[in-house]
Amino acid sequence: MSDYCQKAGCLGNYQRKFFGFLVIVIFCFAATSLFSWPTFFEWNPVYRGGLIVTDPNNNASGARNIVSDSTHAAFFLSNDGTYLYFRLRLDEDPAGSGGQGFLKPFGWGILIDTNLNAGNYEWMIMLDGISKNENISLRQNTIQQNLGDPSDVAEITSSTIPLSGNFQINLADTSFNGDQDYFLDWGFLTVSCVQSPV
Ligand SMILES: [Ca+2]
Ligand SMILES: [Ca+2]
Ligand SMILES: [Ca+2]
Ligand SMILES: [Ca+2]
Repeated sequence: MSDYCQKAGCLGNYQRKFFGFLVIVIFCFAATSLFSWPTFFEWNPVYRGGLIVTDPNNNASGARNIVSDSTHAAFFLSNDGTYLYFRLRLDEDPAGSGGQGFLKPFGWGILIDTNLNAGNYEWMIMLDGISKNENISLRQNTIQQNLGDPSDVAEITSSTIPLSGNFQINLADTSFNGDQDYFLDWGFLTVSCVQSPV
């Protein structure tokens, strides 16, 4: 697959993205919103196959649309030593009138491959602007279909935190499709190492 970023709509309104990296961290969820958000230069573009991860600029409309080009990544990560932060580049402002009015009534997220089979996904991190209580969740896909199958929802919600206090929106440094782009950021996880006790 030359472009890992998948067309929106695979899960209804959910914009999906898929990145093939093996998750080797321990997931411990942030209990507070005391984030120290990364500065612009502390965001690290995510690479795959030596190229920054991109997403087509015309496969969705408005704030659902993740945008990028060969020098402006679609997806970034940052780690301040306490939390892991995520950033998506969106075509328009995602702020809006979703469940609590924080985000527009869409979903954005990333798909995670943990079994070295890029044809399906095992985990999803999702920002949910649709639900009454907007939230960020880690979900497990236990009944797998081919990647991109609209029926392949993630069956199990492993953990959820409120969206409120755990996200931010900033102007991006690009203007794809003729108007200002936006960064949608969220902090979700802490990262630890673990070793066998014996
Ligand atoms: Ca897109
Ligand atoms: Ca734009
Ligand atoms: Ca997989
Ligand atoms: Ca499924």
